[in-house]
Amino acid sequence: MYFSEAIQRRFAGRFTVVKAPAAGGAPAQRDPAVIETVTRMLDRIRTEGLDAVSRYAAELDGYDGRPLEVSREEMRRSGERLPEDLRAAIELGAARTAAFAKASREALKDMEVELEPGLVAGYRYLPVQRVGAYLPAGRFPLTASAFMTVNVAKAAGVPSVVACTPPQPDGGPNPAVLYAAYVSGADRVFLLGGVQALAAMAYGLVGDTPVDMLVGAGNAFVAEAKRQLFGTVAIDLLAGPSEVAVIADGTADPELVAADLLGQAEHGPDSPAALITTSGDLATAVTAEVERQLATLPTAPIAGPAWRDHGSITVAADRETAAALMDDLAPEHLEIQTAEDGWYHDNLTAYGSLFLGPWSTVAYSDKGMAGTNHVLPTAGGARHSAGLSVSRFLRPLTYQRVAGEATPALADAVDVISASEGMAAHRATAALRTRRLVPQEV
Ligand code: HSO
Ligand code: ZN
Repeated sequence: MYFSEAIQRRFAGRFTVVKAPAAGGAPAQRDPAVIETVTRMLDRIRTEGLDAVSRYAAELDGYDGRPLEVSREEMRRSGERLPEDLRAAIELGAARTAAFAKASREALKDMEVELEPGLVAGYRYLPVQRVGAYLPAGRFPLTASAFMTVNVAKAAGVPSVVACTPPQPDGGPNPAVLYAAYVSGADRVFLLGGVQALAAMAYGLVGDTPVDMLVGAGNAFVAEAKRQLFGTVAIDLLAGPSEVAVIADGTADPELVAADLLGQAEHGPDSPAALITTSGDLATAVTAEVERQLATLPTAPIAGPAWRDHGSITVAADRETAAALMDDLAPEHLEIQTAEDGWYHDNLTAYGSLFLGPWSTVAYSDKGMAGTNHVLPTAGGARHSAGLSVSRFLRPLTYQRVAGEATPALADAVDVISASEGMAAHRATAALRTRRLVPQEV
């Protein structure tokens, strides 16, 4: 996450970078070895089917040959194996995410309009029919993933949602992830991870029928598999390393700002974190706070290098400069901790999700407690895309109904355009209808 040449030129003299990302802020490049491995795996799985899936699962995830499908009973029981407070928190996250998703669904209304007398056009929101969700359980299991994918798809009305999650060292699924999938309403869950999981769902090797859409984040192999399967299926988005950015002024609390920057930096050593502030004093205070907090943070071996290589602090001359610079970064998560949060809310145009005020923090959304989705565009994708939501699972399918009275105006214009293009058969479909309007002589 670093500024484009264009914005640096436009705002030259109006900002100072006090800490630049050591890595230059360039997003990680796609690794050719990953691309090649994924291509080979998808080929094998397409031609050899479940045999290849099981082989890869054994080789890469230590899959022990038990049934791939996790039974309903096992899903239900996974909750009993959890500490009571964790089980309750998972149930709360699922309910909160569902409440936001259901309200979002209700806000999306079918539409119909009469454009001319006798010409009616409209659309109906219809859900994608089959969704496959990937629920990662690697270094961090990301329990809330199921809320963001399975739960939201279900709230959108998707009839069939299957999920895959990788086996853990004990051979079984991660119980918290499994329980989150269960309370989110997953129809079927399979014990598969990585490329083989996505391929199995896309090619219909698990869950009987190929899915229409794959959703959910994962490592670089998972992202590459989704990229290569796109076209065969729809995908939500291609997520890169998780990012956080903060706009803060002199009223912000440096301890909170530093904590929130490190809050996402622990995702991985390539996770960017950016502060843009209108206060030089705050910049100094946050610089010191980050180091102080890193000294005792258990995940400092990850968050420390992330901050060193991908962290940045910029002092902007005024709020207009701060907002323009931040729009240029288009971060995945953006926190606003200023005396003018409303102004920023009105003026910013590019972010995955916005966190307004010092009491809002990214982790609330990450863990499903804010209701909003945590599957969000990274690496500047917020300039052109939004994160996952019920609307991603719904297709506004259009229709039109034309009565005889609207025919002359429609058919004549279509006749003229088709004739000019030399498209005789198109012309005939319109001309035929015009003739039908003329009363038949007896
Ligand atoms: N920040 C991640 C989601 C997450 N983090 C879940 C922790 N748990 C992508 O938005
Ligand atoms: Zn996170």
